[in-house]
This record gives sequence, C-alpha cells and structure tokens, in this order.
Amino acid sequence: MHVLITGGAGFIGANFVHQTLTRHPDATVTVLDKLTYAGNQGSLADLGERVTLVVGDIADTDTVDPLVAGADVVVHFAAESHNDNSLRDPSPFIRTNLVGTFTLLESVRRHRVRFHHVSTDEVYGDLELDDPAKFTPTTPYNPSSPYSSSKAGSDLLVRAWVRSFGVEATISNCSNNYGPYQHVEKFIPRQVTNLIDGVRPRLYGAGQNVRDWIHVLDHNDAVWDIVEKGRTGETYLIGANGEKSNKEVVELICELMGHEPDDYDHVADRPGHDMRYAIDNTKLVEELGWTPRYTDFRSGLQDTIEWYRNNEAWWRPLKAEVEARYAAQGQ
Ligand code: NAD
Ligand code: TDX
Repeated sequence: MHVLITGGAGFIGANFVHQTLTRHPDATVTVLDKLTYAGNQGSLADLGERVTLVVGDIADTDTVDPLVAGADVVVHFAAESHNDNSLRDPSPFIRTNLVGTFTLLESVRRHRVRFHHVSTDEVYGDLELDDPAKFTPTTPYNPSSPYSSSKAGSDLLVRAWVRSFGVEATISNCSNNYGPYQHVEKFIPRQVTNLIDGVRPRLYGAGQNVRDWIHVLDHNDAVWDIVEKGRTGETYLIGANGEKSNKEVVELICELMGHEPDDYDHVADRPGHDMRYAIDNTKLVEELGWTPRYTDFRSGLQDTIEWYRNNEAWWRPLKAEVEARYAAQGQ
C-alpha cells in the first residue's frame, strides 16, 4: 500500500506518519508538505526509505496530480491550523484550506483514489458551559473564526464531491489534540515551554473556556480505523471525553512542572473566543470499535512535558518569534 499524507511534517500528520509505519509494516508513504512555519522536517527525521518527503503546495495541481495518481489512499492533514493566526491574516487559510482541499478533491476524482479528510470539531461552533449537549455528526455547522469557517467550507466541498462525483471519501472532525511535535504557538506547548524558560504561562481571559482534549495518538488510531473500515460519504466525530477548562489545564501544567498552581498570568482574551467544545463519539465507538488508549490526561500531559524537556532542539528555533507575535497583541 502507498499512502499520500498531506501535512505530514505538521503536528498530527507527523505523528500519523510514525504510526503508519508501525501499523502497516508493508506500507510506503509520501508526505506532501509545503514546510510553512508550522512544518518541521525534524519531526520526520530517521524514518528510513519507506518515507519520501515532497516539499510542495496542496493548492498546486501540477505538484498534487502525479502524487495522487501513484497513491492507494490520500490522508489529508495539511491546513493552516491556528485560530489566532487566522484573526491576524485569514488569506493563507482560504488558499490552503479551501483551494488546497479543492485541488486534492479534483485529483482524487480524476484518478479514483480513496480520500480521507481530517477536520475539526470547531466547524460546529461552540456550546454553552452548562449545556448538556455535545456535538454529533448531525449538529448544524456554525463556525466562528476564519480558521473554523475555512475548515467548514473544506468539509462541505468533500461532501459535495462525494455526492456529485462519487468520490470515495470520509471525513473526521476531532477535538483538541495534545502530544509530541505540537507547535509552540498552541496552548499546551506554549505554556510548557514558557515554564521551561522561566516565563509565566498566559491564560486568555478568565480561562473558563472548555476544550475536549484527546491524545494525538488516539486521534490518529481513529483516522486509520476510518480509512480502513469507515463508510464512504460518512462523517465520524473523534473525541475521548476529555473536557477540561483552560484554567484547569494551566493549573495542572504548573503543578506538574513544580510551580504553584496559580503561577500564571491572565492576558487579553481571543476575539470571538469559542466557549466550549464537546464530542459525542458514539458513532465511532459503536460502528468502528475504536477505543482511546491515553485516557489519563494527567499522565499524558506529564509525558508531553517530558517530551518538550527532552527535545528542546526541536522547538527552540520557533519560540522567540511566536512569543514576539503574541506580545505584539498583549497576549
Ligand atoms: P499543523 O499546523 O501543526 O500542521 C500543518 C501542516 O500542513 C504543516 O506541516 C504545514 O507545513 C502544512 N501545510 C500548510 N499549508 C500547506 C500547503 N498549502 N500545502 C502543503 N502543506 C501545507 O496542524 P495540525 O495541528 O497538525 O493539524 C493537522 C490537521 O488536523 C488540520 O487539518 C487541522 O485542521 C486538523 N485538526 C487539528 C486539531 C488540533 O488540535 N491540532 C484538532 C482537530 C483537527
Ligand atoms: O496562550 C494561550 N492561552 C490560552 O488561554 C493560547 C495559545 C491559547 N489559549 C486558549 C485558547 C483556547 O481556548 O487555550 C485554548 C486552546 O487554544 P489553541 O491551542 O490555540 O487551540 P484551539 O483554538 O482550541 O484550536 C485547536 O483545536 C482545534 C487547534 O489549534 C485547531 O487546529 C483544532 O482545529
């Protein structure tokens, strides 16, 4: 089997490449990645001859088409992925998330290749803190930010290409991931590397916002289950019942890193900040038999902290620029 993985030098995609080599010992992999600020070749170091990296843009048909033609399956992770960046400059989000997904869809349509589209729970908008509801595959789309609306649009393109052209595609919408190789712009790695640097963590607003945390390895196991066993045209929601407020998470990071639990600062809130995400994973569990393995958040977080302590060479070159950008907007 030959697998084309877009965005395979990013956080979730790189973990997926590693997992693919283990789960499918006969598989070979091509990674198509533009190596934007978020792509890191170091995340794919030492993987051997089974992985080939092609540096290129998913919105470029001439690059995409021959790679798709040679693949048995395309797993599409590439995206502009950070909400705060989408508030500063939405334009790359439109090009990569919408035009890039369109370009891939046209190519898998031409070559009749199986396609899996990786998306986010943010397409559903947000829930109130006291709402007993969770997102399900039939929750109406209601995205809030340029990032989430561009992902929502990309999901709708996939649905239309399935229905109109018979493309063999599945979609997954997952909650917030954490684990190794996550960019230091994101919440958990930012606070962990701040504390390593002797800088106080930064909590947006009051920190009541709730995210439904899942370990990246559990997310990717579910993606493989969907690629192998999912039904064409279906949407699967991936989540592991990991709801926590940002305040709880930052306090736990402080504690696990030997600080007082309140050793952090409140900073300017994110404009339009979604309050709560929560996934109902019933369909994935009952239909495909997926079960998460990393359900102890405390120990998953402890391991992630250790990973950042042990891999400073991976994240150090990224840190100063990220913090300068946040400082410019009072965060
Ligand atoms: P990331 O920002 O860490 O990685 C994105 C990767 O895509 C990078 O390697 C980047 O170089 C590459 N890329 C960007 N534009 C490209 C282009 N035009 N052509 C080719 N490559 C390009 O993102 P991530 O957190 O790993 O997210 C991966 C996917 O999972 C995204 O589609 C995201 O929407 C989705 N997702 C993420 C989360 C999360 O918590 N991080 C949760 C649910 C879904
Ligand atoms: O310094 C910070 N302080 C803070 O309080 C940062 C960077 C974030 N936050 C808050 C904002 C969010 O409520 O923490 C929460 C998580 O923030 P992010 O890591 O930026 O993630 P989020 O905006 O929730 O989106 C993530 O999950 C869904 C991914 O970045 C998306 O790609 C994915 O689709």
